[in-house]
Formats: sequence, C-alpha cells, structure tokens
Amino acid sequence: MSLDRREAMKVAAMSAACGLAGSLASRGSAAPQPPLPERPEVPGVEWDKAPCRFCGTGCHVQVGVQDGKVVAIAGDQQAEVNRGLLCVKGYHVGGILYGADRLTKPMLRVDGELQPIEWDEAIDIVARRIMEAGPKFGMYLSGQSTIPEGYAGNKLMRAGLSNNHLDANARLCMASAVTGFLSTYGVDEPAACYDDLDNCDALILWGNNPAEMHPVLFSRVVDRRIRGDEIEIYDIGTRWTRTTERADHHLLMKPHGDLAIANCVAQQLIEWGAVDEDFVAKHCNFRADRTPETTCKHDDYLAMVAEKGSAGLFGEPIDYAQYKELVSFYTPEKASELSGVPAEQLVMLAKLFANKKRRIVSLWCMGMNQHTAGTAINNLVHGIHLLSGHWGKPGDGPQSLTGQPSACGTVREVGTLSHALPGGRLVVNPEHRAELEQRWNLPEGRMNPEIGFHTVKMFEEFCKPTAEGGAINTIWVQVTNPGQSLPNTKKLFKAKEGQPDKFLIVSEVYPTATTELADLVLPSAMWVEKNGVYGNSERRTQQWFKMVDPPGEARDDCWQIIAVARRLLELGHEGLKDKDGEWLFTIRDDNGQEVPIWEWENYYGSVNVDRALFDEYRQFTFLKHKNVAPYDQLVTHRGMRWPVIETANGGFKETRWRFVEGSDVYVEPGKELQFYHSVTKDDRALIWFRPHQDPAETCSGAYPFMLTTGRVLEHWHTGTMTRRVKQLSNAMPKAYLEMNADDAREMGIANGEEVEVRTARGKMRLPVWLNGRARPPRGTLFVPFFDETASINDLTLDAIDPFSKQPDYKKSAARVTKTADLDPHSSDEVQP
Ligand SMILES: Nc1nc2c(c(=O)[nH]1)N[C@H]1C(S)=C(S)[C@@H](COP(=O)(O)OP(=O)(O)OC[C@H]3O[C@@H](n4cnc5c(=O)[nH]c(N)nc54)[C@H](O)[C@@H]3O)O[C@H]1N2
Ligand SMILES: Nc1nc2c(c(=O)[nH]1)N[C@H]1C(S)=C(S)[C@@H](COP(=O)(O)OP(=O)(O)OC[C@H]3O[C@@H](n4cnc5c(=O)[nH]c(N)nc54)[C@H](O)[C@@H]3O)O[C@H]1N2
Ligand code: SF4
Ligand SMILES: [Mo]
Repeated sequence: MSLDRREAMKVAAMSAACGLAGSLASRGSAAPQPPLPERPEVPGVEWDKAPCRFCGTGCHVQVGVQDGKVVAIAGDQQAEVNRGLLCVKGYHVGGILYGADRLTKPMLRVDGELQPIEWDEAIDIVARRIMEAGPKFGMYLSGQSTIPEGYAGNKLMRAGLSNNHLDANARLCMASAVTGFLSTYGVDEPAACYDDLDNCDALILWGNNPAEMHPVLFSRVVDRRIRGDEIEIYDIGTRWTRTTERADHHLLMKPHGDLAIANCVAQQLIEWGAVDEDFVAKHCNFRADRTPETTCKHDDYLAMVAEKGSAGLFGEPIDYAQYKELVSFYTPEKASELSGVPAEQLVMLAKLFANKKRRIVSLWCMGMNQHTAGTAINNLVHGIHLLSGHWGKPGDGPQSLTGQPSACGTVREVGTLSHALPGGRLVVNPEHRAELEQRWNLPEGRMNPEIGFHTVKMFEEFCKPTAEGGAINTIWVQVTNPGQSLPNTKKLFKAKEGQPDKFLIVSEVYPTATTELADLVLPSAMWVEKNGVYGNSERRTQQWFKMVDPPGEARDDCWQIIAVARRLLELGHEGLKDKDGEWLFTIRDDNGQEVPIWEWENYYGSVNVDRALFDEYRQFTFLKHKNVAPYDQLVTHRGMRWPVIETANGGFKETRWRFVEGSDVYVEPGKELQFYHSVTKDDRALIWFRPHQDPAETCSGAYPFMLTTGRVLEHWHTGTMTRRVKQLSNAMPKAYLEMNADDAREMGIANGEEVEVRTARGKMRLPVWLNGRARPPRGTLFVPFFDETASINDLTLDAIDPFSKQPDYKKSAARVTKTADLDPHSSDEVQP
C-alpha cells in the first residue's frame, strides 16, 4: 500500500509533532515510497526557502506566498538538516506573522500612555538618548537577531560609541557552553555536526528534552530504529519527559548530580585501565582551577581553592597523577550519594565509555548550561569523551545543542557579548582591539578596553536607582523579551517602573511584558518580512530573502540601527566617523555611489544591505578559522557549515568535523587530530578536574520543593509568537505546575486544582498537572515559562555561573500551598 503525497506529508508532520519516529515519506522506509514533489504545486503560490524562525536545529522550510501573504509552509526536502521534516512549530511558523495585534507604529510613552509618533521622531529620540546616556547606554540583542543585525549592533556599539555594554539573551542560554568550549579547546563552538546522529550507537542526553525542544533532530535518531538500526538512548535528567519515553536507560538524578556522574565515569575508566592512553598522551593536557603543590586528596584540594580563590576561566595546569588522585574520590558509591543515581547505573554508563567499539554522542542544552557550575559540567562532559578517546570520529563525540536559531551565528560568531568582539576577538586584549580598529579604519584607541556588563548585571544596574549608583539608564532591546525571560524579574526588570530617569527602548513585533514598561516602542519587521542570515547549532550559516512586506510602518531591526547611526552622525557624534571622516555604515552601489540606506525608501533599493554587511563581517570569521561562506554562496544553498573553504576551481566546500584530518583543512597532514587553537598552544585539548558543587539554593523547611522551569513542544519561549497561533495555543493554552503524584496525594491536592507556589522572590497561583506530559520525581516541581499571564520568572533565582555569568533557572527552592489553606489575612510580603 502506498501513501499518496498528501497522506505522506501528514504522517511526516504528525510524527515530527509528536517527536516520534516516522517520516516514512522523506527518508526511505522498508517499502519504497514515491518521491515527494520538490515543492507543493498550488496555482498562484510562489515558493522560496528560509530557515525556520524557531529553534537552533535550523530546519529549512519552503515558504508559500500569495498576494503578499505567507499562505503555506512545507518542509524543505533539499535541506540536509531536516530532509523535508518539520515539527509542529515549524509547520505553523507562517502564522506568527499574523497575530491580530502586530505593532505597526512607533510609540512613545507620554503621561504613562504609549502614543503613536512618526519614525523620524522615534529615531531622533533614540539617537539623542544615546548621546545623553553615553556610558550609561546598554544594548540588549538576541540569538534570534540575524547576523547582519548583530554585526550592525556590534559595530555601532564598539566602533561608534566605544561602548561594550552590549550583550544578548544567549547569555541566558549558551554562555556556559561557550566558556566550556573556550576552556577546553581554546575556541568556541561545536566541532561535531548532526551527521553524528546518523552514525552513533549510543546517544547520551545530559539533561535536555529533545523530543520537545529539538524534535526534528530527535526523530532523526529515533527514526533509525524503524530501519532496524540499534541505537541506545541514555536519558540523564531531573525529571521523566517525553524523551524518557524513547530512552533505554533513564538516569534520574538530583539537581547538579551531573557533576558527580561525569566524574564517576572518569574514576571508573581510570580504575579499570580503560583510559585511551594513546589518545590522551597525544592530544590532551590536564587542568584544574588551581595547581596543588603535590598530589592531594579531594577535600584538601577544595580547601586550597577555597583559600586561594579561583584562578579564572583557564585555571592552572595539573599533571595526570594529580588528576587521577582528585577524581578517585568519585567512586560509584560516592557519586551515587551525590547524584541520587544508583551505583549500577553509573557503572553501566562508565562501561559504555570504556567500550572503544561503540560510537557515542553526548548531547546537552539547558540542563547543563543553566547551572551555577555550568562551565564545570561542560568541561567534564568534554573531558570524559577525551579521556576515553570517544572524540572526532563520525558518530563519536560531544555535541552541544544550541537553543535559538542564531545563538551560534549572531551571538557567538559575531561576538555580541559584553566581553567579545567579532571574529572571536576579546575586548580585554589590546592586540585584538588594535586589529579591529585597523579593520574598521578607526582612530587608534577608539575601542573601549573595559568589558561591558553581562545581561544580569546590565539589568541590575538599570533597575538600581541612579541615586544609588545605577550605572545604566538607557537600554535598547531588540528581538528578545527580558520582561518575561530574565530570572527574578521583579528585581531585574519590574523594579524599573516609577524611575523617570530610566529609559527603555524596545524593538518588537507584538505587545509583550517588555513593551509594558517601554518608554519607546519600535515596530519591527519579522522573519520573512526582511532579509536575514542565521547560524545554527552545527556551524551552518543559512540565508533567506524578504518575501512579504511587514505590516503598517513596521521596519527592519537592522534598518533601525543604521538609521540611528546616521542620526548620531547628523547630531555630530564623532564616533560615527572612521579615521578618514567617513560614516561607519557607508555602503556604495556598483557605481561607487553612496546609497542612503538610512532612508527607509532606499533600504531595499539598489543594494542588498544584508549582503554588504554579511560580506564585510565575513572577513572577521577568517581570524579563528570560522570562515563563513560568501553571501552569494549561501543564497544557493540550504546553509553551509563553516569553515567553508574555497577550492582550487573556485567552488566552496563546507566542513563537517572540526580539528579532524580529512575533514578540516586546517589540520596539518599526518596529525589525525589537531586542536589548533589550544589553550596551551600545543594543539592539545584540556581535560579538567571539576568537583561536585551543590546548587545555589537548596530545599529547606520553609521551601521543601525544588522548582525547575523550562519549555514545552508547542511554545516558543515567552509565547509571544506561538500563543498567537490558534492551533498551538489550543494545544497548550496555559501554564501549569507539574507535581509528583505521590507528593500531591499526601498534600491532598487533586489534578487540576489551583495551588499557590511560592519562592523567596515571589508567588503565583497555578493549576496542578499530575501524570501529565512529564513527571517530576518526589520533592520537585516544574513550570513552563511561556505564559505571560503566569510568568514564572517572578519566582526564579538569579544566581549565575562565576565564569559564564549564565543564570540557573532550573533550581529555586519553593513551597506549595493549597488555596484553601492560605491564610486570607497573611501579608503578601514574601519572606526569605
Ligand atoms: N518547543 C520549544 N523548543 C525549543 C525552545 C522553546 O522555547 N520551545 N527553545 C529553544 C531554546 S532557546 C533552548 S535553550 C532549548 C532548551 O532545550 P532543553 O534544554 O532541552 O529544555 P529545557 O526545558 O530548558 O530543560 C529541561 C531539562 O533540564 C534538565 N535539568 C534540570 N536540572 C538539571 C541539572 O542540574 N543538570 C542537568 N544536567 N540537567 C538538568 C531536566 O532534566 C530537563 O530535561 O530549546 C530550544 N527549543
Ligand atoms: N524560567 C526560565 N526562563 C528562561 C529560560 C528557562 O529555561 N526558564 N530559558 C532562557 C533561555 S535559554 C532563553 S534563550 C531565553 C529566551 O528569552 P527571550 O528571547 O526573551 O524570549 P522570546 O520569546 O524568544 O523573545 C523574543 C521576542 O522577540 C520578538 N520578535 C520576534 N521576531 C522579532 C523580530 O524580527 N524583531 C524584533 N524586534 N522582535 C521580534 C518576539 O515577539 C519576542 O517577544 O529565555 C531564558 N529564560
Ligand atoms: S525542530 Fe526547530 S527548527 Fe525544526 S521545525 Fe521545529 S522549531 Fe523549527
Ligand atoms: Mo535558549
């Protein structure tokens, strides 16, 4: 029986939506299927390619446009990432453009109300406010900003305003992965790629839920079972999720149990003599936060570091003997006590690493990054792959997953973080600054040598009254919704209210928790209403063209930055000129004529601004062997994975595995593997000793539960886009409190009952969901953060990792009270 095309597409859609296996049509099952058409043929509908607007998987869609509107979405069969498949969000991505309340006019707050104003006035206000604020101005961008937007913002801030208070929401997301890569390999970003998922024998998930968060990637693995491949899935995590349903082994751990688990794998490999000694001797050095004088016991080491303090992100060298002595502490019994995972399961995991014949991929995302020891656990997972030699072969290696569609592209590569510069350059390095000044043709000394504020700090300073030293008074936010997504929002966002000297500028597409407190709202064009380039989780840069007009007066974020940069020049800001007096954003047409791109009428005129900015940015990517492809190449591809190398015949070739001979051209012949950016400058990666650490907040009598937060399949983050798509909001309408059924029974709480959940920072009422989609173990709670009407970040803790400055949204001590048991006379004050 053969499926007709429509049926086949439906099956693919359904299976992806459920995060299940499937995709019979597009990937070849036992029975041959008729090929799907390249694009659905619908009269009057024009199709073009674009990456999906949502997650870091980076699927490609075909976008169908009719009469100036997106009317259809199809999975793109030419795309290597998804091979025609999408998840439920992807199939509905077109709908996000058409919420009834799109922002269409700039608005200024006058007497407490947002009033419509003209664009000229809006741009003028931003420019004047920036001039006035000087070093008190901060810019907050996003892993959903396009690469040209991020590059323009970066150039405006560093080159134009000599200001490093530029950070992006990827700080909340990928910062610990970044510091993990930097301190292990000396350079950021995954070396592996999705092809590994087709080749591995075992997949380890270190606290992430890809069945809901990276569904197309997860089905790429699970699908293999339909074809008879044996693939073993190990799910390590703090709750039972939809991913667990597909797993062979579930290692249910206490929060932060991951540190002990990874250390125990190392301890067992050493005890069994199963370390890949040859690999380690050739390719690795050992590190710890501090060098002990001799070999020393675990607890003596901790005492020594406590006394001396941390040596910083790159730590200090230790030798192999010292490393062995330190990890010997993490016996299966000890690690079991610390992690809550039975010792037999720890031994089982270690046996997997001890087996050289199996190919193992480790994947992780927010469980490991939103962690006050996030850098440490990233180091440890890289470390056990290095120690066991499971590194650098197809299907065998660690692969950090990115959350946002361009956290890699726009934030990590472009360098829109407060300590970073384009091209992997660093603010604190004088040579790097000089190099940037030369490339941007700036006068010497233009670049500010001081690191700017990271996200949490930036908003802390913004919310702190100026009289009390608040060092930021103006923030421009683009493509992110900090009013709902920052931790501890009462402290880090809402405290801005009632401070007349603080000014919040928000470029948005819908009214949000952030525009709620905005002083100036700039309506933006989104996704295929503008040109764009994104970079996904496997180093793949993906380009798309504008396909439809934005509604009303909404305009591109990138244009907004350029228009402000022009207005600053007109107002006499010297920083906007290079050392020859030319405006920093000058773009010329083929005849050498300057194009007035700051005028909206000319923005999509004789030049493609995205192309000009991207190709300018591209030169920086050569500095750390991250060569992105030229824009025109990207136009004809479904993304290309960097480094993209120009071949002798003028073609371009992408790279699948970095640092691996035969794949990465920068590896010298005969080396097999070469970590050519190594911290120790000897082509070796670092295997770190990192001890177990308790979470920043632990349960107590007053707050006996551990509250964790995260996401669900149907919604994107703060829900601003997906809650406006009826199909998605019907499927998952409201936030809920997930509780363990036994805990609920003991407390007399019924399924669906409304309860109060409270932390030291705030409280809210939520309906309880028992035995629902996911199940937390006893003593733990889960609340998703998509629902603006029940914003859980009023309750979350704002503790951060000391190196990455990424907050830990996964561990807040909480209590639950039945609504009937609440004392109606008790104060609303939340007591710590
Ligand atoms: N549907 C959907 N998909 C998305 C997104 C979305 O909003 N919606 N957002 C995207 C983005 S930006 C991101 S960052 C990703 C996030 O993707 P994930 O990281 O997969 O999702 P989360 O729900 O944030 O995290 C849930 C996991 O945290 C783990 N966890 C909790 N505490 C700990 C701990 O102490 N250690 C470890 N190791 N694990 C722990 C739990 O086991 C749980 O599985 O999803 C991306 N994909
Ligand atoms: N409790 C809790 N909080 C978390 C997390 C968690 O796990 N738990 N995870 C954190 C993580 S990993 C992340 S990545 C962040 C995400 O946090 P945010 O980035 O704040 O969340 P989004 O909902 O993606 O916000 C994107 C905003 O951009 C708007 N937008 C869409 N397209 C455009 C455009 O083209 N231009 C402009 N100007 N605006 C546009 C959308 O309407 C939306 O309001 O949340 C963090 N917060
Ligand atoms: S998996 Fe991610 S990129 Fe792919 S369709 Fe779903 S949301 Fe879009
Ligand atoms: Mo994220």
